[in-house]
Order: sequence, then C-alpha cells, then structure tokens
Amino acid sequence: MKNKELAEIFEEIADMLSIDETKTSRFEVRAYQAAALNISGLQEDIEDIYRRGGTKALMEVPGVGKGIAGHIEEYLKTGRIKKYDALKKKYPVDFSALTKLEGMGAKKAIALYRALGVRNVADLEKAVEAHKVRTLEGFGEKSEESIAKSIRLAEGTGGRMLLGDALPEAESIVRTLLGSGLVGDALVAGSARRMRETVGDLDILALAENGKAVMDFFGKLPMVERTILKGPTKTTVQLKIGLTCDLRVIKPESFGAAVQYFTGSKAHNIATRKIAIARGYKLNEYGLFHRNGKIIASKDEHEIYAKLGMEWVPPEMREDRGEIRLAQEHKIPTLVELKDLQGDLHTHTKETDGMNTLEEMAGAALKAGLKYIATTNHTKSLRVARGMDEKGFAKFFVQADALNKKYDGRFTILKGAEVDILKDGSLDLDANTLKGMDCVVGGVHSAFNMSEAEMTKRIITAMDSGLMHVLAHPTGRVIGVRDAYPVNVGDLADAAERNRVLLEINAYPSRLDLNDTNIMEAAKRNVMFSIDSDAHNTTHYAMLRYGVGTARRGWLEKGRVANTLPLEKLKRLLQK
Ligand code: DGT
Ligand code: CA
Ligand code: CA
Repeated sequence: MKNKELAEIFEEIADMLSIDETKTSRFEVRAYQAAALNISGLQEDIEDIYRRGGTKALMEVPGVGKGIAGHIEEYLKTGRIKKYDALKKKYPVDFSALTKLEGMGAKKAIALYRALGVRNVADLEKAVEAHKVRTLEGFGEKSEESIAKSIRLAEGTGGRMLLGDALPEAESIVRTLLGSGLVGDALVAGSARRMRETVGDLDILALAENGKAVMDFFGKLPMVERTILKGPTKTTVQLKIGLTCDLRVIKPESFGAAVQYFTGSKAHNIATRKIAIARGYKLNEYGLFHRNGKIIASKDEHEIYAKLGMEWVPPEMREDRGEIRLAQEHKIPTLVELKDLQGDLHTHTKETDGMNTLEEMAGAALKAGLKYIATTNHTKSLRVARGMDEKGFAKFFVQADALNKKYDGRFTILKGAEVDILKDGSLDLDANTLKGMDCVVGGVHSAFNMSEAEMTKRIITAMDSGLMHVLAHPTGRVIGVRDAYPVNVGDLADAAERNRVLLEINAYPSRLDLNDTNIMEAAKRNVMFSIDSDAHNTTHYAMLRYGVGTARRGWLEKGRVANTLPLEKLKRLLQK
C-alpha cells in the first residue's frame, strides 16, 4: 500500500513550497497538505483505486484534484514525482524526519540548512551538540535544548526514553498523587525504580481502598494527554512527554508484594518465584503464599525477601545478574548513595562551553551539598567548545585561587582540565601545564572512527603518560545519538589500575558512561571510579543521581568511588 508514502511526499512538497511563500504557492501548499491528510486517512489502497478507475477515480478522493491525481499516477507508474525531485534538488533536506521534531517546521529546517548546512537529524544532532543552534536568529538556548530533547525522544532509543527525562515525570506524578489525599502511599516501580538508563513505560503503584476516585484523578492530571485504558485497578495513560504510564491501585494488604512484583525485572521475578516454589510457596503480585493458600507475607517488600530466606535486594541490582545468590548468602554489598558524594571531578564554565561562571558553578555545588569540584574546561583542539590553551588556563585559574581564598576551606575548587586525548594518544596541553593541575580529566572527543585495537591503544597511551587523573566517559556513547566507539573496556581498566587513573561514571543522562555492565567488568580489577556530573550549568549537579544509580546497577560500594572521599584523602589519591 503506497498511501503512506504518497502522503509523506505531498506533505514534504507542501513543506518545501512553504519556504518561499507567495500568494500562489500558499494556495498550492494548502492543496498538497489537504491531499496528504486525505490520502493518509484513506481506508482503501490508493493503487486499487487507480487500477479501478484511473486518474478519474483518484480525483474522487477528497482533496485530490487534477494535478495531484497526475502526481499519483506518475508515482505509481514510475516510482518518482518530477516536481518532488526538482524541489528536493533545491532543498536537499530530510524534511519529513526533521519536521517530526517538536517545534520544527519547514521554515526552521531550511534556516538551519542555510546557516549550518543541516540536512538531516544526524546533522542537527551535531549542530545541537556543538551549541551552534542557539546562536541563530529565531532559535536561542531554550529552543536548542528542546530540539535536543525531541531528537533523543524521536529516535535511537527505540521508543524508550532516557531515565533523566522519565524519572522526574514519574516523581512528579507520585507527588501529585500523594498530595491528593486519595492514596495512602505511592511510588515509582518498574525500570525507573531500577534506574535503568532508558525506560519503556512508567509503572506507578498507589495504595488505596477506592480505586475509582484515584483513577478519575489520575486521568485528569495536567501531564496526561489521553487515557488509553481505564479500570479500577489499572489505568494506562499517554503522557504529554511521549511516554505511557501505568497506574495500579493496590490494597494495603498486598502493597509489598505488588511493589516487589512490579519493580521487576522480569528475570529477577522469575528467579525469586523459583525460590518460592522450591520452598513449597507461591509468589505473585498479591503475596507470598503457602501452597494451601495461607498468606506468608505481602504487606512489606522486605518481609517477602526475608521469608524467602533472602536479604532485601536494592532495586538497581534486580536484573538476575548474580544478586539472587548474594541475597541468599546475605552478602548484598552496601551500595554507594547520593549522599556519600562529597565532590564532583568534572565540571565546565562559560570560559568554554558551559553556561555559568566558576563562582556560580562553585556556589551551586556547595548548595547541592558538595565540598569540592574540579573545574575542567575543554582544551584548545576542541574548537567547537572554545577549548582553552595553556595561557587560557593560567589566566582562568586566577579566579579559582581567589574563590578558594574567599571560601576559606568551606569549599574547594580543584584546578583541572578536560584534556582532549588526541588521535595518537597524546594530550592536548603541554606536560608542564598538566603537571601543575590538581585534576586532569582526559577524554576522547573526536576521530571516533578507529578500530577497537587503535582506539584502545590511543586511550591507554594517554593514561600511560602519567598525567591523567580521570578517564572521562570512557566509551564515548551518547544514548540515542551515537554508539560507543569500539574499545576494550577490560584493557582500559587494566591501564587505569596500573596508572591509578579513576574511571568516570559520567552522570549525564544521555551518557551514563561507563554503563552498568562495563562498571562490573572494570570492577574486577583494583580500580576506583569517579561519579561526575559533567555539569555545563548550575542545574546539572542534579544529574549526579543518575550516575549514582548507574554505579549501583554496577554493584559499586562507596569505597570504590573516589569522590566520596573527603578532600584531603582525595588529594592524596590524586597525587602522582
Ligand atoms: P520497561 O518498561 O521496558 O522499561 O521495563 P519494566 O521492567 O518497567 O517492564 P514493564 O513495564 O513491562 O513491567 C514492570 C514490571 O512488572 C517488570 O519489571 C516485572 C513485572 N512483570 C511484567 N511482566 C511480567 C511477567 O510476565 N512476568 C513476571 N514475573 N513479571 C512481570
Ligand atoms: Ca515499565
Ligand atoms: Ca508497564
């Protein structure tokens, strides 16, 4: 059925015609739009219509006049439409993908094409990453951010949403439910509770006797776009942010069992159910039961694990990756927590591509409960980020000295850089400058296109320089934007151990790099990690929680995370 293809072509023709709007083309634009709309809504196959009665039959379709019927005939016969091809030649831009992004019309797409050469979503991603969009007339920082967000949502994550976008929404729903007075308790379950890096849908549980009132309230929340399915115990809605959300209303007597069940993961549940069966029990979302139906535990999640002979398992570990046995042996590690973090070793200021001054960044960190940050601006070869040279850093650090003096020990700024690891593994600042810094964070920012062996060697060469303290975002992936470059994480971890380089867990929600499984692999060595926000503005310290969540998914204890150390101990650790 070619209906959809044709509708998209006509939509795109309309987009392209609208770029140079004159009186006649405005009329044409509307004609193509109407045709697109009507054809996409057509139940019958447009090819059948044509076969049945030629262009005359086509013209009976609402919105299809003589000209458009001719185009359809041309397309069905030749697979092309000359008018479309000519316009595409003039505007070689993937409008159909670009205009699907929120707030992006044909005119904006063409403005981006003219100013920055943006032809498709991939180009736009690059432009957004390089912060080129915000400088254009009619765009600005806000619109750049919303473009970035809609790109992430539109593709790449396979319909899944970043935890960093999904979890705050879930928490806001939970807060609203708790504030309604209609529920005794409410919490986020599912993959969001497990802090998975992306979330397929939200699962919220509410404790209440009267399901109907809760569901009525839920369906009317401002963040809800429409209700997909409504019942007294389960309601599914489409949220405006582009995610579906299940709300389940649970009776108090089975709340713990429901929390355990709907937190998942499915694999963890299957494993726990097997343990129940082995003990002659039955486990489901209503409780843990004897085979005769008598209830053993159901109100409290901890009780269910206890009655299964298991230690309570932190949600982040519930992936059936070995946590079941640890829980049976009562050897679940004490995982690192957000409140354990005392500092942040990777932050930026407006001197390069950040948004705030060093003073503002330090003040916000202090407010976020941190005792120290390393200020780590980009280095000279990273031109898109206005990277600084040796002199630039020297000048910039005067500010750090002055602020440290002012803070008088209440807070400390460590002097550092996010130094580019160049193609040959050398670092992008001279060795003396780097030696004079407290915290050198090395990272790959360009020339990703290498074999695994080459990339691994490049990064190890950089670590072997003895000048690096932290390896930033070790695999370079940006969720939904680009995959990790090929690299052997085990070999990197070996080099990190040898050189006492900290492996970063970059907390930025689209990075989360290292990820959970890489952390587990690296942690087999005697290496330490650093959970860093990579903050580019004062609000970004809030992202640290996602880094902590990822560290917990990688089973890390506080003792493995360098920035849980008080300043003096951290400084000793960083000394080469
Ligand atoms: P998602 O939504 O893809 O990010 O991942 P989850 O883990 O949130 O999965 P979801 O929303 O399908 O279901 C929520 C939880 O409910 C899941 O983690 C475990 C539980 N669950 C769902 N389906 C099954 C099942 O067939 N068997 C068992 N044992 N548990 C299930
Ligand atoms: Ca889910
Ligand atoms: Ca679900």
